[in-house]
Amino acid sequence: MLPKRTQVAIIGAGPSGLLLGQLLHNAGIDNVIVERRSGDYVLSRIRAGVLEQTTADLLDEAGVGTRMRREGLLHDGIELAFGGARHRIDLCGLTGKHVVIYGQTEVTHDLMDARRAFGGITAYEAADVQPHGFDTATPSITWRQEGHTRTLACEFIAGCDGYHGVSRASIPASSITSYEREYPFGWLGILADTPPVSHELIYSNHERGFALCSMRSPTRTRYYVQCSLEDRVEQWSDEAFWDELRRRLDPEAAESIVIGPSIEKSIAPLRSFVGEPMRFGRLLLAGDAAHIVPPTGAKGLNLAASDVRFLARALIEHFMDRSDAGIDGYSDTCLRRVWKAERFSWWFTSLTHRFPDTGAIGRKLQRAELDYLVGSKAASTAMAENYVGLPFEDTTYNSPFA
Ligand code: RFL
Ligand code: PHB
Repeated sequence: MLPKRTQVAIIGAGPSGLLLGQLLHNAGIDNVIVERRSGDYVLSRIRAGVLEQTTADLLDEAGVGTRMRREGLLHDGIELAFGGARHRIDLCGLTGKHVVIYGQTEVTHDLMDARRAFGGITAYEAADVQPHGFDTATPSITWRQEGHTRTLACEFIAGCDGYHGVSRASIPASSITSYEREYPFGWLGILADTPPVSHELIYSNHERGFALCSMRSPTRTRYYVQCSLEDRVEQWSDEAFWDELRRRLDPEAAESIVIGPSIEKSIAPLRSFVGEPMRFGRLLLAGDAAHIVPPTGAKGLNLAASDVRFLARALIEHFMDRSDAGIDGYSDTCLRRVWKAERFSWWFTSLTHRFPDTGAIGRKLQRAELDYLVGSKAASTAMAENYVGLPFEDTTYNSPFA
């Protein structure tokens, strides 16, 4: 039964909304999630695959990490391919940290199971969701479901409804500043039940464009090639995809890659976006609702988790300690970390993709930077620190200038 009021109304049942709901529930704070799509649809979206150590720790803290710890793959390094050879970045040797390979679909699955187990309410297939009165002390949300209009009064609204959601769109344009770059290409990705070509991820910079070899498990692979924004998925047969991928890898990987039928194929545009601030009275944005990164650094899901970590703590402080310090500082705290991930994702995208407008000099400069990156411990360490995820207390990390 849908209650008439709750403490926190959460819009969106992606990883941000579900994780927030779980952390709040664990702290004894009521919440209801309202989601536009069906649960099956949410689970059918194939997206991220790399969890930073801090994201994995947060899933443990939320009590949903058991399967991730059992089935997730620990990766200690990544490989950069260019000039016909592969060069390893020793993430663990350089930072003492690793990443966990565990798909967003599985994270979402685990969060949905946990929510079901505690009897948490999620209203799926909610049409025309609208936040109201978030600049007052009595906010609410409304939506349509099964021919009825539903109203839910709340104390806070968490906008976890992604880039195209209603939360950010409800804020008057004069109150939000947007920073945006669209990249002149997309990623064509496929999922296949084949063993990975290498036991670590390969990011490849090639004349023909970027390619990425990733995985979901020892028997399931996720591969991407940079494509034109005009390309349509239907134009890409599996055979054409595998041929193109092989051309963009080093000879050893191209030779040994195992191919098979795709079980999913999609094209995603690449974008950098930040909307500032992330709080508007009693409406707080988290995850893709507030910012987007191009996927090259695998930061999207991890940034969503870090927003949720700050937001859950701020709301717990409000309800339990009667302090609004966390709510007041929420936007600035998140944005400091968000901009660092935006910078890294933009940099890694710029280094590895073929840009239509930078010409021969652009390619020479990329090659020089890649050579420097793999040849310099300082440069490799900077890359590794960002890839595994910057520490949360990021103003104090062993800076020689501190
Ligand atoms: P999500 O996952 O977009 O979830 C938002 C949820 O809100 C719902 N929604 C609404 N509900 C009610 N009313 C409305 N008006 C609503 N509008 C939307 C949506 O149906 C959805 O269920 O955002 P969240 O939770 O913040 O999570 C963020 C991550 O999903 C995202 O950062 C990553 O998946 C980004 N991303 C990737 N990140 C990586 O780290 N590696 C990747 O390989 C990677 N691939 C991707 C991606 C994002 C993609 N999108 C969004 C186009 C591939 C794609 C295609
Ligand atoms: C993925 O497995 O989907 C993936 C991995 C690493 C990235 C982006 C996507 O940088």
